[in-house]
Amino acid sequence: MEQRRGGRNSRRMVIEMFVLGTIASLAGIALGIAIDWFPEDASTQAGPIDTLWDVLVVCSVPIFVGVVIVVVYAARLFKQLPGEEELDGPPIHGNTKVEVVWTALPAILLVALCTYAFVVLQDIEEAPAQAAAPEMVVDVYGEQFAWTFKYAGTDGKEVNTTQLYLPKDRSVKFDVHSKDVIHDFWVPAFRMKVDAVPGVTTNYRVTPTKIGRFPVVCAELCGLGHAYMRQTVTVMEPAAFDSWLQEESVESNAPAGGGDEAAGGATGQEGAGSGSASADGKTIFLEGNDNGATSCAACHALADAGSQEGIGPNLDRVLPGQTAEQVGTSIVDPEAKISEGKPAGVMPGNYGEVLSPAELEAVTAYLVDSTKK
Ligand code: HEC
Ligand SMILES: [Cu+2]
Repeated sequence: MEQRRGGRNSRRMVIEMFVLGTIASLAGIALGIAIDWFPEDASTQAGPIDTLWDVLVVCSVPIFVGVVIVVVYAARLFKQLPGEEELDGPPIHGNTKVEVVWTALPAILLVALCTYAFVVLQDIEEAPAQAAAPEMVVDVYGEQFAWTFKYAGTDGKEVNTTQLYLPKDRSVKFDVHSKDVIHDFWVPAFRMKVDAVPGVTTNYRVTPTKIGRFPVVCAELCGLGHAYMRQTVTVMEPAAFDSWLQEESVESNAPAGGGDEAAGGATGQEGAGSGSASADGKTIFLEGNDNGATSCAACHALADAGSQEGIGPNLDRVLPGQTAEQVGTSIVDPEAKISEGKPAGVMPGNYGEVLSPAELEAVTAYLVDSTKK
């Protein structure tokens, strides 16, 4: 029995642990690097972050393997044998050398990794020194359960939209706000994210590097509809972006009731008879109001407003045939009748309070008018 516990065998065992540990670590590292952990990378910030991740994996795997191997071997070697139930183990006096090593090594490793991570963060948060185009600022607003975006349009005009468009290869700084609870603005393909905190403006910057559409999500549990707080960002050629911004600047500042050419949408005949009430309804649909009403376009597709398919029903499909009264009820009390196949508890229930009766009537009339067959 004594022989099992050390002596001649212990040296061999330590070598065995080393060999096993090395093989397992190498395998673990290979696996950790081979696995595609992240979605496509689409910003200049993504590269350094992915490298940081790989370095962390390479450093952590051997530590994990080492701990597991020591635990497994110790359990096998020092397990209690039949007849030993009453015995105390041999007394242990510390080992200063070992203790110094196991305190110093992790401390050095931690400080080194923290320094590296800090430098990477510092680096990617810095404004690009000499950029091809001046940095752009986009205000991001989180609210239950949608994101809206505000741009400085052309000619000092303001553009509010539920669609995030960005030009490729130009640095953009997001100023992130919340209108209600804490959200978290995250574009996984850009790798950056930051909390949207009521009363505080947080920010980060990215430089998109790939043309395409990427998901925008909320990364902070913010209520029942949190999982549906998903939109997309479209990265486009700078020229395409500029003309989009130009169009939006014209459109969002057009006089009530007209000037829809820029939207390129299926507007037209309907608007003529319904006058300014319908125009107000459209603005509310697109932008909500300053009283805390969330933009309907963030969740509902409607051809007339040019909004895209979201978490809510496509209104061109479900509204035809409904009376103004039915539509009005759906807006004020979304839970009264849940649209088929759509989640309950996601559409804000406060439109009865945050929209004035006139606004409510306007948006209802606008919906009925613009979806009339
Ligand atoms: C955060 C997402 C969201 C926002 C913002 C939102 N809705 Fe909805 N809406 C939904 C969802 C989800 C449903 C389906 C579930 C339900 O009926 O409650 C829905 C249902 C509806 C319906 C009923 C459709 C049917 O099947 O008859 C109408 C009408 C409607 N919304 C209009 C609006 C209007 C008008 C606004 C803006 C004033 C608005 N919604 C804002 C998500 C949203
Ligand atoms: Cu949220």
